[in-house]
Amino acid sequence: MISAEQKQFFDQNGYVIVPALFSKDETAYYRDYYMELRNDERCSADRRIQQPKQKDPLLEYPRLMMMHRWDEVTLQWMLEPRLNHCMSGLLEREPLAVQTMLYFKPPKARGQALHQDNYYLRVQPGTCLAAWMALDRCDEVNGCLQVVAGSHNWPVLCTEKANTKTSFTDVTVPIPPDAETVPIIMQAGDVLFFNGSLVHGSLPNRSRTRFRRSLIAHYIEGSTERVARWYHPVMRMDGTVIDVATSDRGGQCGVWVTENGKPVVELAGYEIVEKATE
Ligand SMILES: O=C(O)CCC(=O)C(=O)O
Repeated sequence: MISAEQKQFFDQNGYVIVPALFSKDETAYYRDYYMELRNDERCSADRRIQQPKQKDPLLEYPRLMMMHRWDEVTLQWMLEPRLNHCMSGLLEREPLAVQTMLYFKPPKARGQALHQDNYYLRVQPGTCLAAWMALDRCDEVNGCLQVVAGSHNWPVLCTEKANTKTSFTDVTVPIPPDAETVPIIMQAGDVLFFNGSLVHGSLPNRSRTRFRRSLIAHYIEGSTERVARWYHPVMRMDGTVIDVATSDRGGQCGVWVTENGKPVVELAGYEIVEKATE
């Protein structure tokens, strides 16, 4: 399922899109399913929405988190053999599953500032991996994901305050002036796999009518020893639970310094992740 070219692209850039991994019928099913599931009382409100205004579309459509802990459809999707085959090809071993999320990103909703997932998951050693499935076409108008290619080789960076006019989260990471963000254009059913150290985020949905829904799962490399408390229990891809230790809430982080006229990351900071939830 993963070609040699896809694996090479992933190793070099920290991400790869697998087109049409899920069919149109399947994505239509998931779209309808989660539009209904959001009314379930077990979907608790997303307390991470920073500075919401009265008419913030995210108040009506907050993202869903960790649904696999109580919803069978989400659990089965997180453990899907197609996702497992792709990730096993990319990582050269089976991943362990820890998190699910559904972003509705309705028209006019804010995006999420640039960040690295391993800032939250604190996987040690190694990093995490995301499977990000588009449930709608995603483009620059409805706020597709943006990534900094090659940034998966950076350590976890020290965070800064994000602009909460455009981001519903309030932390971001600085990137050097010459680092470009690449828009990830996807069709419904495409799955983007990306390394947990890759800097990524998204801009607001500027469309008046189109949602940008995505179903997301986070995994960790099978060889890891620790992950932050919020991500327990950790599951093998057959659904059985595996004992993995809990990482500290704090950790070293990198800051940009200039060396011979070029920006380089120096591990000069230490940050406590108070709210270890993405
Ligand atoms: O979908 C987005 O806008 C951000 C998603 C994200 O940061 C993630 O899946 O880790």
